[in-house]
Amino acid sequence: MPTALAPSPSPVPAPPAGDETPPAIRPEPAVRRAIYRDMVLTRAFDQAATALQRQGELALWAPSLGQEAAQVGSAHALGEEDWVFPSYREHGVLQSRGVDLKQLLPLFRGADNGGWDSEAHRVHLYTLVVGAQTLPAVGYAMGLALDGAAGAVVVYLGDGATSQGEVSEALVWAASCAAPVLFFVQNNGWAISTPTRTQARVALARRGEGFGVPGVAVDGNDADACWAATAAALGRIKAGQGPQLIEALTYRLGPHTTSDDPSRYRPAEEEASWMARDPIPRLRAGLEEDGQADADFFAEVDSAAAALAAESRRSCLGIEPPDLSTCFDWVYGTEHSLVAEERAGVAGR
Ligand SMILES: Cc1ncc(C[n+]2csc(CCOP(=O)(O)OP(=O)(O)O)c2C)c(N)n1
Repeated sequence: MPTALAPSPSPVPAPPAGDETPPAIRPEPAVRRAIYRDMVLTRAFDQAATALQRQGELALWAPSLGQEAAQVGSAHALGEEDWVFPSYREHGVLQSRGVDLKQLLPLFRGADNGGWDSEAHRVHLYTLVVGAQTLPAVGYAMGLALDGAAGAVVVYLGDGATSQGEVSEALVWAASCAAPVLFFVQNNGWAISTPTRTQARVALARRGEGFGVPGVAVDGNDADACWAATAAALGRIKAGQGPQLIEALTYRLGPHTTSDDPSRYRPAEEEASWMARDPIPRLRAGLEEDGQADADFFAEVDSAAAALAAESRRSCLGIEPPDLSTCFDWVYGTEHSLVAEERAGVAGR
């Protein structure tokens, strides 16, 4: 009689254990202020988008609430020459790379398939299929290496995505080919209603080890630490040491998406304990303590955030329904007979 797997040790995701990599280096004050600004803007946009979905203006929204330090802190460590392969919740990464966040709204309204210019910001489009961005990211990194390009690839994925077979394939390829790629895992505690510990019996920071991809854990609610860990990993990658992995221990404070009700599966005390570790006031306190930002700075950031929220709302209400034929426009770089046939079929309806 086969025995069932033992239940997971705890349904509650592990908070940072205290053995995360401490920030050996700190971002410069100007970088730290830019990180804070992008975190606040991302949150304002995210809250506006959540409200728009609740009012029926978006089909769905995946909030980034609580994950701003992991996303923005890491993204600010990238150089212009680096490339990002995101999942679907990396609004803070997009903001940090200069993508206009309002361009996310048609995607989540169902009016386009994600319309920003990937080349302009070196940020590829969102990937809604869990883990599916990792193999293309590794392939892209291999291409960069073959071209002798200076950049590296950072691929963002969640704790749940690490359970996908594709992610294991990506780790094998990355290690075997010494691809210049960083796997940035945001362990936000839950893959919808499945806690991390059900899927990962050892720390995700160690997930790459068996593949030959070294990893570190970092406090994902500490923007300085996320910046430092990413800068260090990219330094090693660009020095030819091959792929690396970072596990950022953070928490998804909101629902998985606006279709989800986390109160059905996670304890309110757990949310409250992470709410108390909100990364935005934490960085603000750091800036104030170190005398790196004054009241004028914080007031300017707050007013820019309010303006972005208002613009986002206006922009969303102005989205026109697309012409159906446009969904065939960007499938292939060149004309493809099957796509042409499907386009003609739609036109004839
Ligand atoms: C291949 C695939 N399987 C299942 C789903 C349904 N699904 C959407 S998000 C999700 C959980 C992903 O969790 P995680 O990777 O931890 O990312 P998070 O949403 O927490 O940021 C699942 C199972 C999907 N989109 N794609």
